Amino acid sequence: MKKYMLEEGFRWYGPKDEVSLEFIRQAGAESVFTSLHDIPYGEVWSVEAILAHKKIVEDAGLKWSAVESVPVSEDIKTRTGDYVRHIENYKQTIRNLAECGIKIIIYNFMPVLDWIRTDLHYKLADGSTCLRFDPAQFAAFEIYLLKRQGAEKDYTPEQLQRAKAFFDALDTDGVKKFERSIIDVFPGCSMDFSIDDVRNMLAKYANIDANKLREHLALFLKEVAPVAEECNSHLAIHPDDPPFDVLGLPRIASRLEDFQKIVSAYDSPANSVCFCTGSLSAGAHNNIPEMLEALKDRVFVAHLRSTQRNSDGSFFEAGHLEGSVPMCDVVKKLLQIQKQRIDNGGEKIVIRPDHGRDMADDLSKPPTRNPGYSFIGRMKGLAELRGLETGILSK
Ligand code: DNO
Repeated sequence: MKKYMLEEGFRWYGPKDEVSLEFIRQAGAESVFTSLHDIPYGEVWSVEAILAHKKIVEDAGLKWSAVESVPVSEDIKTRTGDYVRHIENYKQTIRNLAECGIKIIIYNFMPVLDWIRTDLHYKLADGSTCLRFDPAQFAAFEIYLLKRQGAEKDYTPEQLQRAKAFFDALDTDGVKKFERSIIDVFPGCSMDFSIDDVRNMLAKYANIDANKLREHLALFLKEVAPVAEECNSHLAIHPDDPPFDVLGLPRIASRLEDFQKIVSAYDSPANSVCFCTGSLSAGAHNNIPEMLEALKDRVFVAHLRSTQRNSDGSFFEAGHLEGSVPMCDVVKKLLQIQKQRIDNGGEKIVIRPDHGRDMADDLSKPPTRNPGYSFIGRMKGLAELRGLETGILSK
């Protein structure tokens, strides 16, 4: 059966991660999704730095299966400043990773901020906590902190009312924490952005609409995907999280049509998709099993988690087998796609349980630097997914 099981990975934020490689191995993962978080966006990852990181992973009895992520700089997304040099550097990083045997590279093309939530410790009835996004709270951020012109237009009167009530109830410390939880949650590092930094970054998008941003992504792919192809690597775009426009910015990896455009920008398995069910599920427009079927030839890596959408537009991160994602259908489909590949001499699909609740002993520790990446919550997710797979395969 092992032959047809998906490859189980776990995210590891490097030596500073509170969750050790030893624990990750004990959770039963075979490999890690990890990155060199200390290298500034846009710079080359040297072979030496990659090998040093790889050795730490391998010494712990694990494999480095996917890079999450090699970040795409804002200069590349906006095609300003140093973008030509950054693209050349990106190509070199792809080559250097391939030389070290690392062939899956996740990236995203979300403008300005990476993923966005408004509450990093949303308490559920059983006392565990999870990540949550509430458009009314996000409106409070936009209107009262960022003071983005015209932001009100993006919200309903009910949301605006809730935004005011939410913001009025915060004390000074609460305001600071709220601000940080929105603009300072970059994966594995703190950018220490101020509200003014965010405003300046937003200003760079004044003349970039969805079509323009798509064009920038296509131009980037036309340069880097051929290099990945030569190296037999897969670049895998991560969906926008959440999969709808925020901050008045275009988001172009949010629905099936977006991904169809992206994969056709360069027709090769080197230009692929990181199938993140949780991100996609926050948009009611996405039928996840249908999307997987449509994109199956371009999926080599997946993040498995779910969200629960509510009628007020908010969502929270549900258990891995609960919420809006029909996880059983998704895992069945992944196993089918993978079986065909393995029988034709191809590779396994690498998955990881994405996010997890803070629960049990997670709650007695100081909050992790990487919200959503507790140990016990993710281990539970992985165990549930492994059980689901085992059940499907043994039927
Ligand atoms: C959040 C993650 C994202 C993801 C990047 C991929 O938990 O899903 O940070 O790793 O957006 O580039």
